[in-house]
Amino acid sequence: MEEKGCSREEVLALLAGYRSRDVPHSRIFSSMCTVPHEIAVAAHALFVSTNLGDPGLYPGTAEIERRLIADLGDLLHGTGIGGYATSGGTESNIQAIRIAKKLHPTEKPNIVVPASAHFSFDKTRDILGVETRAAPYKEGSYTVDTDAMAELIDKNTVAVLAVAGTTEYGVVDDVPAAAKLARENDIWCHVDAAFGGLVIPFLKNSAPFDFAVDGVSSITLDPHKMGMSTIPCGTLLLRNPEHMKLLSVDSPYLTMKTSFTLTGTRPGADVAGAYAVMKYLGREGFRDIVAGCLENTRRLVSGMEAFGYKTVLPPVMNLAAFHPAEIPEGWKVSRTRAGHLRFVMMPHVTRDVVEAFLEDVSRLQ
Ligand code: 0PR
Repeated sequence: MEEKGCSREEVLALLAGYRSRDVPHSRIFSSMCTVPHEIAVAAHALFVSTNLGDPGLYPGTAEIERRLIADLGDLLHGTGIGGYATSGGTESNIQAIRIAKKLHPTEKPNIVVPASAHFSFDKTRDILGVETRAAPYKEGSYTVDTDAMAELIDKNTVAVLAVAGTTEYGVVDDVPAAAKLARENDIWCHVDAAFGGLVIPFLKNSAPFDFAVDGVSSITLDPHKMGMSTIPCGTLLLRNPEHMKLLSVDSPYLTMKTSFTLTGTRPGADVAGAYAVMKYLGREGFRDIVAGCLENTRRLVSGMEAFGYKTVLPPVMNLAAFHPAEIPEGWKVSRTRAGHLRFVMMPHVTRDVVEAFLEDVSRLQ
């Protein structure tokens, strides 16, 4: 830090210079985050100085968090759902497994996860000291083989995971089968719907994945992905709100005498942003946005197929994967572990973006 400060204009010009080096969203197919909705940005600004780490000081903001959780719980067919707003899917996944581990004390805990599990479960393994046992995909699909899961479960298994909207292929595991395994073994069933949680409820034909499925204990759902909130905003939703107490530690000098979140100080701004988007759009608005993303996904697929690119599987949601092939310069497309091209068709990937991309692809021909 220099001795003397700069003017406001100088600081902002300096920052703008750095910002201009970032990749514009109109070139990004590789991200599950998007440009936040305008109403989220406005709400974020209003709540920028709030700290949900000390909710007694911000009862209004804390009420928004309760309403956000209640509304998402309701959307996911729950009643009296508990939980809280996290920093994202990683925190939600860690905290869910932390609960599962506490419910089933054992010396060598393990969790059984699909091969598709997000790398946040590697962090979970490290932090919580739980072994992660990955079950393979079902032959010819990118969803988990639940028979293989059953074989991996033993007396030290504290949880099974199903993914609803996998990071790489956007498919939905057989949640009812995973939840059945959890019921039969009296263990936790966590559903990672970080991405799919705000897509699947708005699809015309969707697989069961939420609290309507008997045995689902908790769900990760990230408003900072398809919820178009400001970053960072995740949620952990718990079928039984009482389970949150398993996470609590004493915080005697604060307005709340116990703390159950992973982070201490935590923003209220993104929570207000997420809630604002839900109030503003309603289910109708979300349905329209998801329909638009699906329409653009179909256009991408038909355009790519016309140039000979082949999809790995028909898209289930707004994520398309293609067999390895060349991509024009200047576009951000990620590759899955298997080397497939992965396009996440977020709201910022508009029809114009798709057409501009296809135009560039045509020049490769
Ligand atoms: N669960 C699933 C199914 C996910 O896809 C992700 C993240 C997480 C959990 C973890 O969520 P947080 O990153 O919020 O903790 N999926 C994206 C991915 O790994 C995250 C992302 C988003 C990465 C935007 C890059 C990016 O530009 O692809």
